[in-house]
Amino acid sequence: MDDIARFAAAGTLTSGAIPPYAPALEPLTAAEIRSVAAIVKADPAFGEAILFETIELMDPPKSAILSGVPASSLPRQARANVFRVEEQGVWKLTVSLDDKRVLSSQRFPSARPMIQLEQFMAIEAYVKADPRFIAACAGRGITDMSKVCVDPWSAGNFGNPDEEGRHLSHTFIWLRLYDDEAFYAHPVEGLNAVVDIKTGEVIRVDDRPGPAIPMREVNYDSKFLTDTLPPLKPLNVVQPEGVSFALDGHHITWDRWAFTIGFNARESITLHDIRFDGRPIVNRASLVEMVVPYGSPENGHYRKNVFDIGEYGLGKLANSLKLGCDCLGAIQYLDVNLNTMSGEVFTIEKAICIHEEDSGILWKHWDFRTERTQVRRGRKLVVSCICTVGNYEYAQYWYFDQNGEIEFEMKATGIINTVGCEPGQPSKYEREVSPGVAGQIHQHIFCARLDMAIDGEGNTVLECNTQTEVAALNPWGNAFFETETPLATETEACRRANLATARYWKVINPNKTNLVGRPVAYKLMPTNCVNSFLVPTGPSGSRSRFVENHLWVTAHAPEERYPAGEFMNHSDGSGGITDFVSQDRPLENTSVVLWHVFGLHHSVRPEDFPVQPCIRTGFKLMPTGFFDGNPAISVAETINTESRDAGAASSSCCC
Ligand SMILES: [Cu+2]
Repeated sequence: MDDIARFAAAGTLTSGAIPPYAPALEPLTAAEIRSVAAIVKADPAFGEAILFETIELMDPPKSAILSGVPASSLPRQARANVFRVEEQGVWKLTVSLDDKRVLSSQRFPSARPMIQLEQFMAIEAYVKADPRFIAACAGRGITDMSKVCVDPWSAGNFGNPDEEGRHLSHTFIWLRLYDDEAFYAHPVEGLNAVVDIKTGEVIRVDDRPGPAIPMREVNYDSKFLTDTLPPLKPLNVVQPEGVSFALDGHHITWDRWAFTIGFNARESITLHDIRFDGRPIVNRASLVEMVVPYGSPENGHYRKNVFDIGEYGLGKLANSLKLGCDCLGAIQYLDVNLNTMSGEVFTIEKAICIHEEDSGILWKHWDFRTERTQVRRGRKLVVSCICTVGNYEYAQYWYFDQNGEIEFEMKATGIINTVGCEPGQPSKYEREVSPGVAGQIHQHIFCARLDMAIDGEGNTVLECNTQTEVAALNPWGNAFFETETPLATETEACRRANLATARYWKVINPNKTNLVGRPVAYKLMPTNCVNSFLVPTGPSGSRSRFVENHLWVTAHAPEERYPAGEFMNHSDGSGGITDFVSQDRPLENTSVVLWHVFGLHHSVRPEDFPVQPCIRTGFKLMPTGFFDGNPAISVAETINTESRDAGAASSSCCC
């Protein structure tokens, strides 16, 4: 209860007050990453030849953050996952930056690290140099190997005897006809190579009969497009007095919001200690997994069930963003520092974009008797990054609204994974997007990990369902009402969305009530849930068990981070959310983590080719009794004097 009293007091902080412990959440600096690598290499158990999967901040304990322990008294620690070329397995280390030593080491002998950028680039060269592959290309009339494009995909775990004990990539092939030409228009159907990532050995070339390579050119690069429309007139976003947010390192304050922006190679953006007017809402929020199952059993396509976060790492695939193109207006960027495989630092400049957006009307009312109007225009703060995973771009946006809402939006764009088909005869798993070029039905299923802290750690999750009243109490047939059911244990909290009952989930703090005597709360709005079509016992379904529910809730445990498991390449499905919830820990009035599963069901359209317009998914966290009324009532009344009546003969202000 001490914490609750503290948070209640914190609620009176002036807008934008900075919690004093934010520096402990700063991501590792470049110097710290180098220091971790040096500490590990200097340890005789690892040595100079050790390779690094990830080096990242070890978050301070949740209780320390929420209780306001000063940063200076928190140890500065890092996580490092390391591996060797000559043997299988990953070592999971914690490293003290203060004491300059490895604090703990745990070996996972059958684990494979995420595919590293350096490996990703090398796979194509291994395949193109293989005589069996060159012969297979020649059999299809391809003699210029410089035109061949080899995309490395994670290989899954299909129990093939020649693949056991290895760290593999399964590859798909396209042709690029000339420099910068859109090669996904030319799939080489039926040809795949399987590569041992560590040794560079091509262990197999699968050469199945396929249709002729479609040669129609379908470009999207402006250098080839001659039929572009005249541009629309300029629409400038100008903030003549500068932005309204303030950054202190990675800690941001804006309006009444405050939080710290982290970043790592796997999750990309992580948000920490999210508060509104000083009151904690979420301790840590991030996207922790994404799986993209494809629906075709044909040729090598059955293997496509890629975990873009767990198998590749979304963060290290972040783009360096370009002002005026990716981002419009007054933009604050943050660079990110990540590690290379050898423990050096690589920096992605301008990886994180921070800006404000107009968000339309925040609230309005016209009193029809007095004809007096009150209207407030809304603004939101946006933190975003864009990551390219092979053919696809994933653009993620965290929105913070003046009404207390937090929204996550994922825009998927880029290029569909194309396959070859006989023109006019795509299989039932495909839709033809251009003659001889098809896209297969697939899904993008995401999992967000939301480590909640509604006014502190003592939280309970309720499921809310609406139902029609029973006949005896419903004489006019109109009655319906909402029920609230506590999800008392982890097995009770394995839940699916239900449109028929307008289901959502609410996180309450039972120790603190609002003006009307109800526990303060935020609700998770499951606005974009998808149903998985994977057979749960199949080779892909058994590795993707998190997709079976739309909500999982676990008791807070900092080492339970990834819903499909910590080590995803060649995984067997263990170590993920189903294992976490099998502990069946009690969930009431305790520290809870929501795992929300949502996604995109993608039945491919011709309009998705040659490049796909953004398609969107996401979710919302909305205050529901967290405040004693509309928190946006105190937003100042303003009039934008730069707005103009475009239909008027002369320019004039709108109001
Ligand atoms: Cu898609």
